[in-house]
Amino acid sequence: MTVYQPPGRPGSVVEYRSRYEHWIGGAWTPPIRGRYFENPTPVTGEVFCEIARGTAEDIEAALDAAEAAAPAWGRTSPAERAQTLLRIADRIESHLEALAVAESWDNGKPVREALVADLPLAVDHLRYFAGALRAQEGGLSQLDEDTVAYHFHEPLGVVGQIIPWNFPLLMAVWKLAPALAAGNAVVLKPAEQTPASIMLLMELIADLLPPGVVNVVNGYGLEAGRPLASSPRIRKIAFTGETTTGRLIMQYAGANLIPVSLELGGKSPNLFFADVAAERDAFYDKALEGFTMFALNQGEVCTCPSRALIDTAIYDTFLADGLDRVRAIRQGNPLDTDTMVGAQASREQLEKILSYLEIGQAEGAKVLVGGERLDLGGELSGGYYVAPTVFEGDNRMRIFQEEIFGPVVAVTRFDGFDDAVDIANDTAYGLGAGVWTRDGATAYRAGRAIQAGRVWTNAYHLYPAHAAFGGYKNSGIGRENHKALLEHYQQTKNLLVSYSPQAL
Ligand code: TXE
Repeated sequence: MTVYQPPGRPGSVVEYRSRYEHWIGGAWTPPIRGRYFENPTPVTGEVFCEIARGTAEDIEAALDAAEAAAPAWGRTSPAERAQTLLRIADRIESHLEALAVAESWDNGKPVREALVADLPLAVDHLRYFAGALRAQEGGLSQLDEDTVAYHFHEPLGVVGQIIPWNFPLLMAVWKLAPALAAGNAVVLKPAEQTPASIMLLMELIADLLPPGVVNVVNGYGLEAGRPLASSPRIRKIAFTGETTTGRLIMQYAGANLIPVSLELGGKSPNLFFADVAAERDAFYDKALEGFTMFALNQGEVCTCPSRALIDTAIYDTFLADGLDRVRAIRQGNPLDTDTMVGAQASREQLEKILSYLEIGQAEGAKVLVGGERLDLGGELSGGYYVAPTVFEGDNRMRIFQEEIFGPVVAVTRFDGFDDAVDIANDTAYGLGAGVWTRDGATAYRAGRAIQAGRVWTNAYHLYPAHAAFGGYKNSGIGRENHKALLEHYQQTKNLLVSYSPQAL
């Protein structure tokens, strides 16, 4: 067990500056209107730095820098860009501990998650896209004996990216890696709740990228995000966040006829079929672990398995064993490597979750475990902690239909395969799902029948770079991860060439 010191305290592995400006053209750049906002840590609630409060003017400055950098960056060879991505990956890897503590302090997540998941996944993502770029090929079609169509991949130019606060560094890298690999320059807006760790990352990799290839403008959604997404100077906007915000982003982009990729909310079902409990073995144990996954990252995951659907035949026993697992979750100081669940990312998110705890009870759901805010005492008293909570109810309730984005699962039962799939699909969302069964045919049929972009089978919350990730229905448009994403950041140039000496 290690308990890291908070950033800036004696013995800490990381130090934050007390104020961050924007990162534009490879340099710290003060906000044109001179305003800053305070950034608190969810761990204790204390403000630890000030952040530039960007506006349309700052977005324009960042777009100037990106436009200046884009042509030369777009002309670099795939080998050179891949090499740059690999260097960034190495740099992150060699500062893993510092970045993990920084992330935990800014976001409230347990440092052990940042150490074993967020940052290694970010590193792997960069390496994956470096490899995908090297392996990418164009196309050639022979139209007749003398006529050939060549297809080249060209970068789009300057792209905008707006990211959320649940995985600040990983979301930044998920978006940056394919965009940079494809040869684009980027203007990125972090979430106002978690802007700080990304600024550390920019500082850390400053010497590895030509100035202006990545620019970060901080600020609020309407003040900085909207002018970015509305700008006619970007060739694509990629967004992760709430579904209602996603609709706005699409409207902004529609005015300029640019493509969007949207990774939005979810209300993911996690299905436990009766054969899961056929034996009390390692598989059963794994399924119980799958049940507790709703609390991972404090439930602040777009694919949070926030609805557990359990076969009536095993409902009582499986749920009882599941509740024991939930009671055993260690919640505490996010900087303690033993901690499994930390603090919610912001005060607003804390309040939103607490309001759903009330809504659930008001609509007749039963709290089986948790159901309250936690005071962890001492310095942590001001932090944003919510106990992992299990509600029992039915799928018509708001807690089964609306994204809470907290460590809260709503549990119900099903009778047979069709009922399970019907309940699973009775949602406006379609991002993730889990299917737990020992029977291959049931797994396959359920996986195909559930309307979600990602269905885990006998697993949950795995995010390898080589698997396409994205939503059906109100959960979004487009996919992230997977080499196919490179093409989402490219446009196709077709050269249609006649080698014939004959007249047309
Ligand atoms: O999201 P927003 P919020 C869900 C989750 C959460 C809820 C609210 O349920 O409780 O959304 O979170 C920027 N133009 N998810 O309010 O507003 C904003 O500054 C341009 C699910 O934080 O969508 C931030 O950078 N940009 C989710 C980003 O959008 C705008 C992850 C996300 O903020 C903007 C996060 C605007 N008009 C929240 N308004 C997931 N699926 O992963 C806001 N932004």
